[in-house]
Amino acid sequence: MARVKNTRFTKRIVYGNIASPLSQKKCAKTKDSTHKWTVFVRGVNGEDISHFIKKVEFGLHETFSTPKRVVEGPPFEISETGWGEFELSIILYFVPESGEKPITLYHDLRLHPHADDGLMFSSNVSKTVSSFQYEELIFIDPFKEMYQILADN
Ligand code: SLL
Repeated sequence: MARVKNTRFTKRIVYGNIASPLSQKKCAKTKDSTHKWTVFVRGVNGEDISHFIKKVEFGLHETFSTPKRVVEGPPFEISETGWGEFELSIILYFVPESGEKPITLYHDLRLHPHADDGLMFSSNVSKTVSSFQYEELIFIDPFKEMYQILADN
């Protein structure tokens, strides 16, 4: 398959988590869990990324009953309850047209406010914490089919 030479597409994504404490009542129901959290991969402005990302595999801590969670379409996210922070792996699988190998990202799941959170920590208004980072995916000289996909979106 032919590549489109001298072309380059940059797609910006954001990945991370939000978390908030469970109420006492909910804690009792969910046994050891103290927090609910959602880990996600999305476009920086919430735009659809499924034209170039086919599926996302989230690797949770082995204390979860099924640590490997595969999300086959948008929204690429997993919501869970838990009691501890740990490092997640996030494997991005690209659409087959891209010919790209999957890439693995890592994210430290965050449940608690940290001292350097500043206002969020001291105001105590919202107990929701968030932690996320940006990533630029760069497609250089993509295959023709992939070029079309990237150019159209
Ligand atoms: C810690 N190193 O000790 C970490 C491990 C693991 C968190 C945290 C499991 C919840 C469930 C869960 O939250 N594990 O099984 O439903 O802090």
